[in-house]
Amino acid sequence: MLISNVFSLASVPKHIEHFSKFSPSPLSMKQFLDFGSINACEKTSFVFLRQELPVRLSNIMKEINLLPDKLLTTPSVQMVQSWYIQSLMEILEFLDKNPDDHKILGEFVDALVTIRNRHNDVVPTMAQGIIEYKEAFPQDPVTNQNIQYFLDRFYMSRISIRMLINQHTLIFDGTANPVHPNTIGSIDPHCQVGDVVQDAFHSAKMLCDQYYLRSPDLILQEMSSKKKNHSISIVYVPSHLYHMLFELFKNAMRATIETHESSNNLPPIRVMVSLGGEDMSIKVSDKGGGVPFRRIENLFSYMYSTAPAPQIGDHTRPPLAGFGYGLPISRLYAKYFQGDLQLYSMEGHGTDAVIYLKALSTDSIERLPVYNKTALKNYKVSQEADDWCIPSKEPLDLSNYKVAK
Ligand code: W6P
Repeated sequence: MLISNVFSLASVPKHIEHFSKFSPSPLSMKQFLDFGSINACEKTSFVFLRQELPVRLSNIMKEINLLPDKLLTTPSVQMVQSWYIQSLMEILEFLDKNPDDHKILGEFVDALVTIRNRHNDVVPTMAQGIIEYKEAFPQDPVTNQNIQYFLDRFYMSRISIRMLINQHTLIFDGTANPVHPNTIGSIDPHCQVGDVVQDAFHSAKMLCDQYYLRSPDLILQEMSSKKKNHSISIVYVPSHLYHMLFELFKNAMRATIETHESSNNLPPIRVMVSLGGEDMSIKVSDKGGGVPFRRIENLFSYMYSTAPAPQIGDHTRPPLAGFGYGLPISRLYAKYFQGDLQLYSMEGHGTDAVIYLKALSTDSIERLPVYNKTALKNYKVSQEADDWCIPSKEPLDLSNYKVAK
């Protein structure tokens, strides 16, 4: 085609304007499963995605554009933004294509794989952007809060877009999954929670043994109010659950070992899996000495956990836990299908980490950020004073209060 393409770089802002006016459409687990069931229709999925992917991309691209210039113009954030623009253009190419043409459907799967690969390193690249910004402007009103707000929404959007891409490419690439024949894309309709706990524990244990030459044991207990003596299963994405548990186990093991350095035996990590009518909860308990309450929030902070990468040959940082964005992103995975991840710590004793997930697939619906006026407000950096007093550790000078006699 020699005539200038309607989906060229120059026309991108116009398309972002158009597609960001739509709200993303959250899918339920049931809807995800329906795309992959007997009446699986690749054409339906194609027609849905060529609209929904531009909507989700454009919504978050509007928020990227709201970042303060000092952050937006860092080379790393510019790079990420260029990936989003490129990927949006590649999907728009399919808007005027015939959904009944099998060649087109094949090209769409290929395009999605290319896009997924392009965005593989978004998380470390954004982290680099934060480092570049922190180095250039160490004292800036763009607070931890603003960055937290943006990155939570940005990474949630990314999780959701990758979920859509994974489902379409896994279901319609024409091959059955030989390892997990009963999964539908990345979803296991009978995800055995205890099995995922064991797998994730095993992997964390390997890392732990390698680094510390020892590791705590696991004690796993399952509780189900209804089905007694039945292993607990839910409709879920096993890779998401694994990601969260692996992160929690690394943290629990590190804390356990570092607070029992001089002891010959280590207290085990206890896991309780519990199924109720509404929630399926997993509690991971360690006796690793706990974390002061004041510090808990920092464990989930992108800004505070963004440290420059360790220099080559620098082995001062343990490879187990504590690197980067493990906890905040694990919490996003939990929240993605209406769950949560919370820490309850008692300094001096240990920490309970609880993953809350929905027990019912009808309650497991994507939780998606939407670009609107409310979101816009959150990017305005407030110059106003905080409405809570700053505590002073100085003794109060009572002489000012003495009444003249
Ligand atoms: C700790 C700190 C932490 C974070 C996440 C999970 C478990 C633990 N234990 O001491």
